[in-house]
Amino acid sequence: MRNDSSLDTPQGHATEAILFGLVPMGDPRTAAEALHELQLLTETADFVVAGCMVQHRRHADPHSYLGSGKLEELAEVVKLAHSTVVICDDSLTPNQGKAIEQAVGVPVIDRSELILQIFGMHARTPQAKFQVELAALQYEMPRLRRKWTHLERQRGGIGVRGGAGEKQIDVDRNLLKTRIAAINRELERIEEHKVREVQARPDLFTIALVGYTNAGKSSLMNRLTDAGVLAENRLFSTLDTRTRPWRLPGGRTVLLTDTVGFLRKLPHQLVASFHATLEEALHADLLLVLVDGSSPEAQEQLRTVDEVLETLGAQSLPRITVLNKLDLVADRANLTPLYQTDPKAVAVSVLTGDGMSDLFGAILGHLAEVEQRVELLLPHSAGALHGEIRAKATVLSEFYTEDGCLMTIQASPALLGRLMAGGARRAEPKPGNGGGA
Ligand SMILES: Nc1nc2c(ncn2[C@@H]2O[C@H](COP(=O)(O)OP(=O)(O)OP(=O)(O)O)[C@@H](O)[C@H]2O)c(=O)[nH]1
Ligand SMILES: [Mg+2]
Repeated sequence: MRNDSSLDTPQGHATEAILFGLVPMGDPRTAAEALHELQLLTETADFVVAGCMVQHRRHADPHSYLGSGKLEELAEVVKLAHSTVVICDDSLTPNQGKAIEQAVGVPVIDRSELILQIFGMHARTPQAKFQVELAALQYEMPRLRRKWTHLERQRGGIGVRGGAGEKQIDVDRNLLKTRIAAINRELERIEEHKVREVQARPDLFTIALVGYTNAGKSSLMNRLTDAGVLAENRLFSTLDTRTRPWRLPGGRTVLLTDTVGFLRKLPHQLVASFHATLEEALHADLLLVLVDGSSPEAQEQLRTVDEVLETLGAQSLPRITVLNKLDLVADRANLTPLYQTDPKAVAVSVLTGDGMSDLFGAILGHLAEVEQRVELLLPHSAGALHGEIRAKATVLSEFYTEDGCLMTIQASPALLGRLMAGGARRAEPKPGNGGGA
């Protein structure tokens, strides 16, 4: 990754960046509209956006990403705006990066580097920090040659073959490999510990919040629990999976897990290293897939989420689609395409609380569908289980008889198994009741 200090401007002024990217032929959006997400990423990385530029073409130029005419235009804009960096909406090959830097005369940052930089800024836990470092090293590996070719040329050498650079590339590559192996060992250790932690968790129903970055996952987590998770209008505020108990209306407790947000064109080095972070979400019993319903890109964002879930093998987990930020939706008719994608989607505003009862209803409805409803007799000798039942299952009715507490509950098969093992019994059907189906 690029050294931060090379992008600093004198007197601590924010670095002004020109953004550029490609859009399909005939795309009617302005450059600023088409590069909106890149703008958010840029601002999240603490740069100031000085301008946006797009070229209409189907494929990137293999040598310089933009065509040569457009590259000259970019150089002009950079000069006029006194920008000190240009930022590309896509990942660039080492050669494309070099060609652009030569043409515009300032450093270029590509989408992968920008995202890696943000992840680096936001990583808090040892696991997140190791994962970011691993992704950054993997990103750097194929770029070593470019770095050293460049140096050799500057020194008037004859290219890298056989030169000092060639040896230095080998030294660097070996150093990177050693560090990558060490990080992988650390990550394995952390992951083993996490698996033990998850296994040791009480068998509570677990709901994972997943979705596009900035959709409002952490805000929902904060609203429902006292997690105090950082939620802000920046991309990738959350990098760590966090799990907290949530008392559902009615008193029963489930676990709620907040996760890292998804993004279009995420650097593949990061997808791989964050697999572990997301994996915890894959053990959930239910996914709440959040999307910013007010975003013009909501449908595309949902598609991205689907793709990521599929690569994680989580496409068949039960899910409820949550269309958030309803307060920003001027006309509910705008949500129609999203309802066409998922007719059972629930619209909410985490900010105002609008629609929350619909969301609770959808979750309770799902629980009623997947859990079993049974009548149990809890003999006095197994009275200790009473508290656990109230916490982990939905109690539909209960009354005390001389034999013990007669309860109608709704619970997961796993919990029911444990209750029976602990002394609870199926209640005898009452005479004349027909026994129920
Ligand atoms: N207007 C409005 N803003 C919201 C709503 N819910 C969340 N936000 C705002 O959206 C921004 C992002 O919220 P977060 O909760 O951090 O989003 P996230 O999905 O956790 O994002 P990452 O952790 O970056 O993936 C914050 O500025 C929130 O205040 C809502 O219902 N309405
Ligand atoms: Mg978050």
